[in-house]
Amino acid sequence: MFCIQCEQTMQTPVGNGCQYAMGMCGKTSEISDLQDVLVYMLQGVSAYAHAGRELGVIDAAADAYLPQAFFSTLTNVNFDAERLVAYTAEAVATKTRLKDAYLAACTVQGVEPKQLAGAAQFEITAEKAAMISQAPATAVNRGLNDVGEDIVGLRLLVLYGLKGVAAYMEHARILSKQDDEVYGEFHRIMARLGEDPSDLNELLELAMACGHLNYKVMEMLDAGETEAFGHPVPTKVNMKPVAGKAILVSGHDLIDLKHILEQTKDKGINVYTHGEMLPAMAYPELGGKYPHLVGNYGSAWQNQQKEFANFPGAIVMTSNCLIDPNPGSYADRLFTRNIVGWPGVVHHTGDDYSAVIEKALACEGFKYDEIPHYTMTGFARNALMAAAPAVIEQVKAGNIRHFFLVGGCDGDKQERNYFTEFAKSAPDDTLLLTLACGKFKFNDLEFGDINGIPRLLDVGQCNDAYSAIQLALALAETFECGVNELPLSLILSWFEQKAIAILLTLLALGIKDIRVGPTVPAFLTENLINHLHEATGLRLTTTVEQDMADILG
Ligand code: FSO
Ligand code: SF4
Repeated sequence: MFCIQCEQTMQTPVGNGCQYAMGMCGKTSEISDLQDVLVYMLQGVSAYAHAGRELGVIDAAADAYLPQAFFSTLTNVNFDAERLVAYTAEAVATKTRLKDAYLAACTVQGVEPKQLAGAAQFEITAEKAAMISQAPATAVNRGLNDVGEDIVGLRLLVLYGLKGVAAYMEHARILSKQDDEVYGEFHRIMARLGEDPSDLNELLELAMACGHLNYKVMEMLDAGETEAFGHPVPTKVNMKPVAGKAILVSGHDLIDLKHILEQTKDKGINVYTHGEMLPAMAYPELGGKYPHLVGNYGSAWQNQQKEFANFPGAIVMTSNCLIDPNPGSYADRLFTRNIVGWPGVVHHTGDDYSAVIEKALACEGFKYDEIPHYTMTGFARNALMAAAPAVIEQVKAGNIRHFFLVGGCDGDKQERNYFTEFAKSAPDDTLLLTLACGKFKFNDLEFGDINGIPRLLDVGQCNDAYSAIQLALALAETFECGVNELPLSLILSWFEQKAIAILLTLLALGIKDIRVGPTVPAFLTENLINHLHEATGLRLTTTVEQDMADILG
């Protein structure tokens, strides 16, 4: 195995990357190899989807399937070999169908078929043993000796960014948001990656194309969520349990929570959000409608083994981030959903949650109410826009000096205390915007307000970066300046590939001087970091004192 896609990748004596029997995330070498083969197959499928599109051949089933299967290879999503083999079998069948359709269109239109190279030529039997034996040829660092680590690193920047985009495409598709142009661009980038491009400038362009694509996808997802569940409104959320039977819903897919709420409303079961599901409390059609969505339990994904073990009810994992449930002995009351998988854990399909409800009723539930402790969420696009005039007034009056966006993924490393300390040391005349699971580093703290405007504004999930971008654009318009001239600094924590997609979006939009931590992605070489720093001002976080002084000084 060789995997280097997330922030907790191993540092080994022979270079960075998880490369022995098991990655830091619990991904075995078998799963890693199956994922490499699946990804390469998908690049070949996209090659035919892209070629076919140029002749007007569109296969809606292939469009829907590809990002979904790609999503299964993100960090902490799917650890189930059987499902990965099944996705590959579907990839094989889809490629045959697309290739036949492409060749037929060439014949009808009198066009000479293209000689597609690289992944398009890759053939495989979708059986576990055959896939594992062919995995070395599909390894993500293939060609390293020929093209060097800068080119491989850039290819991985695009590949991992595109994985993040695929995840958001799938979150949007579940809400019936699909777009033909988005699919076309997705296949174009995916197909080109399958040809192992080795020109630095082309790869940088692909990275920016990926960022622009992600911006569109986040816009689609924003529309899907707000059309289905209304616009979030600032909401106070209890972070402590109350007595009664319980279901915990984690991950990003709000629609799953909606089904669970609807089906539990007369069952005497309390429902809780976990991790990235917390912002659901602020949607009128979720937290605003169902009083038995009583609050949030627990914190960010990396604490789930302890938190899930202590949760006396059923647990539904709708998307990333999943970690091994076995040490905590809660695998028998955990249900995976959508693209998530762990061998031996019940994978829940369909919209009937009776099995989850039965499990919750069979569990003990919470015995007593704990003393409530609150946080606020719901400062998404509309709420931010509604607050913008008051915010602008306070800026003009000199009461708000600076805005910080401190958010992104959370994770295990001790160095991530940087984000807690950074938020705590932000001066009283500054506003803190946050989003994604990184918010749990400080969202239980009290930050006060500036003349009625809360100093900590939780924008929502990671994809709600779209809302934060809209606020920045609105402020720039009001102050008649560019976004980079605003008194706004972005301090992002990264862990997995959705964060890479968002980072590429921000860079593609021309946002400069972003700070990223706690470490630089290991697939980016020193040369690449220097290049990105010179072009965009992107830099690594240093110490809180130093960064705060540099920003405010
Ligand atoms: Fe966190 Fe995991 Fe939302 Fe990520 S739960 S780390 S960036 O999947 O997607 O923020
Ligand atoms: Fe290692 Fe991250 Fe890959 Fe898991 S996803 S194998 S921790 S680099």
